[in-house]
Amino acid sequence: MADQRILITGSAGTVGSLMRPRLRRDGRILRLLDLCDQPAAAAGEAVELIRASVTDPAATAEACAGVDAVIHLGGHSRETSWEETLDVNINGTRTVLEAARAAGVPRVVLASSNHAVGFRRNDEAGEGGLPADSSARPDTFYGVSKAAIEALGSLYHSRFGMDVIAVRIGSCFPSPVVLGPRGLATWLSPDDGARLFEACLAAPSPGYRVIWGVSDNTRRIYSLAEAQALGYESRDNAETYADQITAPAPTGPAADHVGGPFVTAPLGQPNPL
Ligand code: 15L
Repeated sequence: MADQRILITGSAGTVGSLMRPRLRRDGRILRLLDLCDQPAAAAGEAVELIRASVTDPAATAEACAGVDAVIHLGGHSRETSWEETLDVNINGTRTVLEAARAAGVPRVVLASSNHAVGFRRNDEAGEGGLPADSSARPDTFYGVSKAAIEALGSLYHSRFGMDVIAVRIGSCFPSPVVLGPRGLATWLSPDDGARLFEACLAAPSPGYRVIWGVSDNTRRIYSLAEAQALGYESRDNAETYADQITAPAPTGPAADHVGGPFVTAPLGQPNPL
């Protein structure tokens, strides 16, 4: 049987770098596209490295050739200017979806974010957590771009029958400690992230879905049901790290809303969040 080939865009970013070693499998080639430097292939690692922008139609067309699925992580991962957000996140996602469609790639997994619904209040979460398909309430231009890419994914599914899964990622970092108290609710452990992407790749005919990307944290406010329906099973819980988190709990709007500190961050201005 031919090797499975998965294209990961933004493979040198925070989530991409965490997924690269974890999505390695026998019989699978990872094609890794990023504008930045990427580590060369390790011994025995089946990777193909491409340096390109997700906004480049020719490069993304070439990158999608012969690919079984795309995991699209490329783009700005936080607030920046509207022009940059529009070009890299929104236009870049359309460019990748269009390249995937033209190449006949049947499945695309999109990295959306909690910031697509950042202005939803934490107390909207019912017993099972905030539903994954809660309508958009972005908290930043970045959040608007994530709502827009979900809409693009829906369009490409409806028009062309592609399977598209938009994952509203909480906070995917090696540990929740750097995130402060909010991370105890929003953390997606890297190992759970890989389990989630594997479920997205393997689920039979998912169509168009929006799911949360979060670990089964004790303080979780996002629903896991939609991701579980695709076969995801979380094995991690941020609570394990609670003793190591000493930063004070936020107050004001950041404390009450899904987007945390993003809800008061200046619009269109790069910041360290
Ligand atoms: C995101 O969408 C960002 O990409 C990431 O850097 C974190 O800020 C995360 O959200 C979060 O909300 O913690």
